[in-house]
Amino acid sequence: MQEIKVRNTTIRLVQGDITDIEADAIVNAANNTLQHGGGVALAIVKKGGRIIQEESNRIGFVETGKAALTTAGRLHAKYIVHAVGPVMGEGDEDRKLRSAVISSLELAEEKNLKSIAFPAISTGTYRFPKERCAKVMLRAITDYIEKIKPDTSIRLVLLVLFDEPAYRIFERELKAIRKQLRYFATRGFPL
Ligand code: AR6
Repeated sequence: MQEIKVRNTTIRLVQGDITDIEADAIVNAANNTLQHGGGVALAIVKKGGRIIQEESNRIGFVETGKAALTTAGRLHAKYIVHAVGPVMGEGDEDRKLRSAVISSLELAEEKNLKSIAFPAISTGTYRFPKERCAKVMLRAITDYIEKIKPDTSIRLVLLVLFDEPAYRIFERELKAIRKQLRYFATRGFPL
């Protein structure tokens, strides 16, 4: 387990199945129409129950780079945050992935949640490279805590990587961020 602390929030990497994680919110890697047919989405609906798909159907459509909330059925979470990441090749992918992460954090914030767990959004069916995903997601999360919402209620952000290779990729990126944070902590942040 690897983690860093940014202000009052811990960012932690975990290897495993996101449906086993205890967090106030679990983020789903969803599609625009919230039809949870494969990957993380299917695992969430299978374990959480039909209510998640039913509430998703009532929401209908979510733009790429945005997120929407449903309850979590039988899962150990208060909410599922359905985040829609980009499909690799559609263009402007980094910005859309970043925006999906920030929208998810904002929704958790609105509900005053303390913890949220993300999968590696877009890196399965949507074929976004994992290294690039690690960079974009970790940067979005640290920027949110440091700059966008420095008084955030969120105390724990988990990144749940399904397999060891994905975990190692995120670990390398987290180490790079930790180094940068140390550098700026000793020399002051650039204005
Ligand atoms: N826990 C954690 N990570 C998982 C799990 C799990 N249970 N299962 C898969 N992963 P994907 P996408 C990893 O395909 O690329 C769906 O059909 C997986 O190894 O779930 O954003 C939706 O309905 C990969 O690294 O999401 C959409 O149509 C990562 O989670 C579409 O796929 C994301 O893989 C979304 O595609």
